[in-house]
Parts: sequence; C-alpha cells; structure tokens
Amino acid sequence: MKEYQCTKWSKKSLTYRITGETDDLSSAPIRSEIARAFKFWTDVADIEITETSCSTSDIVISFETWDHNDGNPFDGEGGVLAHAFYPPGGMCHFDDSETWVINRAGYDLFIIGAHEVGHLLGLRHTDDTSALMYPYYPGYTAGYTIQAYDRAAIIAHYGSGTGTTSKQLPCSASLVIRGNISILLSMVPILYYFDIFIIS
Ligand SMILES: [Ca+2]
Ligand SMILES: [Ca+2]
Ligand SMILES: [Zn+2]
Ligand SMILES: [Zn+2]
Repeated sequence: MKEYQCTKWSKKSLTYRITGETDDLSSAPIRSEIARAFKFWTDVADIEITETSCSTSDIVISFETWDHNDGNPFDGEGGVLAHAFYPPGGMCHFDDSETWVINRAGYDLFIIGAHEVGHLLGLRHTDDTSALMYPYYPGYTAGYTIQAYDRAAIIAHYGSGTGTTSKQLPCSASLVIRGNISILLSMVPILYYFDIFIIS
C-alpha cells in the first residue's frame, strides 16, 4: 500500500476564503464550484469546511498569473493549471492564463479545484490513472464522482464519516474559531511541499 498523504491539519474544522477575480467567471459560480470541490471530500471524510470572508482563514484561494510572489511562477497558457500547498500551507492558486469553465469541456473549475483541495487537505499524487489525485488532468467528465483511490486516501487521513461544507460564516464567528489556531500554526514550521497539476 502506497503512502497516501503527507502533512495534515491538526483540526477537523477549517475555513477558506476566495480572493481576487478572473475574467473567465463571475463570483457567485466560482464560489459554488469551489464549495462543490470541498464537498467532494467532505461527503466521505470527517472534515468540516466553511467559507469565510475573514483574512484569518486557514485556506486562501485565488487566481494568479506568471510570477505571483510564492516562488512558483505560473507558465502562461497550458502546462501548469493550478497548484496548492500541503497543510498547513493553505494556499491554492489557479493559473488565470487558462480559461476556466464550469460544467463543460475545458479547464473545469470543479474537477481541477477538487484535485487541488485534495492537496490542501494533505493528499499526495498517485500513479493510479483513475484517481483524481493522478497528476494529469484527464479532461472534463460530466457528473464526475469520487474514485476508489481518492476515497480511501481521504478516509485514511481524516476518518470516514459525513463532514460538511458550509456557506459563509460571519467574520466574527470565524475569528473566534481561529484564535487558538494561529498560535498553533506559528509553532509549526511551514512545510513548502509544493505541487502542480499539469495537463498530459
Ligand atoms: Ca499554465
Ligand atoms: Ca483566465
Ligand atoms: Zn502560487
Ligand atoms: Zn496535483
């Protein structure tokens, strides 16, 4: 049995925030597709994910191009589509040199987003070509559902169960949750395990 994971979050309740914009899609569908990408995992594993607008979120998701100050510049159209940091990095970037689409052929925000969320939660790549965590985007598939490898990997990491993906919390509520976490994170060295998701 291969090793599925690397680092993990030390808690099962996480917040995420979407910042910035892309000309490809408007804000409401981006938010709903990113929520679907988290729900892909929380439907089978014991993790709670909540969107927030607070600057203190555990995870920050944005669209970026070329050099965007994290030491891993994007490469323009094609090639690398997105990347994310393993826990407790919490950053996920989509290359805005690509054209992002929803529910149709092309760079589908939900499918690629779900792959990146896998990394945000601490899953590595696999050489199982049927898995979402295979490093190459296979192209859009209507009604894409979780595969055996991905299900086993996330359950091995966080335990089975039905987690939740929730709509936006008021900022003050998130701040309370976040209070202890900042202290915890500051004592943990940030691991720069880094990952890319590229087209075949
Ligand atoms: Ca690219
Ligand atoms: Ca774009
Ligand atoms: Zn980046
Ligand atoms: Zn990847």
